[in-house]
Amino acid sequence: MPPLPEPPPGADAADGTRWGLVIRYQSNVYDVFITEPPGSLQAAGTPCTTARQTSQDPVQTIFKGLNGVLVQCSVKGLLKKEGVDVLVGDRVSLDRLDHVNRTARIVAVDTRQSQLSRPKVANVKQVLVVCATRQPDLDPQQLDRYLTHVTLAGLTPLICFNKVDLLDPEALQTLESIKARYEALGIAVVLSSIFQPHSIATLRQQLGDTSTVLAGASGVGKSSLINALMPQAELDVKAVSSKQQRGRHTTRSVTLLPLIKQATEQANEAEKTPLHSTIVDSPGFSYLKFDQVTPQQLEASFPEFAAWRPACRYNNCLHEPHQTTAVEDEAYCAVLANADQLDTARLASYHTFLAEAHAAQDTLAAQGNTEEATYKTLHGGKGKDQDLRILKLKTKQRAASRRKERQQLSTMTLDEFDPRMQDDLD
Ligand SMILES: Nc1nc2c(ncn2[C@@H]2O[C@H](COP(=O)(O)OP(=O)(O)O)[C@@H](O)[C@H]2O)c(=O)[nH]1
Ligand SMILES: [Mg+2]
Ligand SMILES: [Zn+2]
Repeated sequence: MPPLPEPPPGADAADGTRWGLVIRYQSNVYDVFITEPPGSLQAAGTPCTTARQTSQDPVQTIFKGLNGVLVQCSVKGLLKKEGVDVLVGDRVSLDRLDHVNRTARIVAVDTRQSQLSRPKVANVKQVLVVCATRQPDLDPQQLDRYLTHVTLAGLTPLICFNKVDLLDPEALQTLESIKARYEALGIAVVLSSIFQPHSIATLRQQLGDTSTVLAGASGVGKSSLINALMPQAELDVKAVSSKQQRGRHTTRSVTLLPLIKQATEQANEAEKTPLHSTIVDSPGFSYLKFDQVTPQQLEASFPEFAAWRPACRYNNCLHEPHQTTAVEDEAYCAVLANADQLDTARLASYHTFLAEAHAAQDTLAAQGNTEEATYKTLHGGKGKDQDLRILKLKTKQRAASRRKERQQLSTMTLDEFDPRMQDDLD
């Protein structure tokens, strides 16, 4: 992430707006970081009175160390009307800055360098896909889902297999071979445990000095890993429920933190531009389906096909078994013909995702046909009253459902954004 534009010293910009970085989103409130000349906000006098800001908030303390403050922001109505979704990681323009209560209003969002939909975050370069190896057990297809999702968003995926302290030597060996398979695809892999400091140091090194978001199901240890990387973060963590072996939604916000290095490196760190290296924590989510991508996009997001693709008979080959026998399939598809050289589990994941993408396309096509049929009836000239009645009903239903959608959106917090995520809640 490029450095945050410095505000003019001691004064607002000519147009009355200020630049800031959205660092947290929780319960419809955005916390925005603005840099300030030392003492200027504090000098505004009256201590801050809002509940969150008077309570002990480690995130506020961290940002205070970067010569700035967090202001709580709403979003200008016009932006919402235009459908602009403000995300953590966004650089935004603020007006109505209230120095006493530390509030402001977001009036514009800077062009994004990247955007991820799950978790919702802007301007990160890489995604650390965190999986637990136990509690909950490793789910290779879920891992492939996240990886493909990240690749489709144009971001760099990294893998972290966490909780390796819970593995016996045999399971650890199996994990090493899984690690090698993903490394062969060009993806960096770290084995970690919050109880093994050397693994945390390796993870820190792997993250480099850039912007990373942690993604993965609840309970895999995302918040714990950030706490291990920088204890001052003090993020909430909660034990995995013993009955279901699944995580609970302990993290309810998306939070961006500067990835401050350990004590010995801190002196140098302070000299660098603030926020050149950041890490984002997010709530877990379990539901991720490939219903927004075309089969072709999906095919292109599997790096292992690249070597074989040119040898397939058809340019747009999706490497799916079509014919009655494998021999016939292999005659036209180089991927299927060389399946023994590929990772069987990955190929199975691909075929599962492909089926989802096909199903979504079929649904879309069917919806298109229904609309067409409605209009055909309208212009068909048979039973005018009846045709009119059908149209009115449909319009009314559509309006009602849109209204409901709007109401839901306005009252939803980020965790609840997708009702399908409810299955992860306690
Ligand atoms: N044994 C073990 N437990 C861990 C490790 N990392 C996290 N945990 C535990 O896993 C549970 C869920 O962690 P949390 O950080 O809340 O997961 P998140 O939902 O992904 O943020 C907590 O009880 C943590 O103490 C690890 O490396 N080893
Ligand atoms: Mg968490
Ligand atoms: Zn093929």
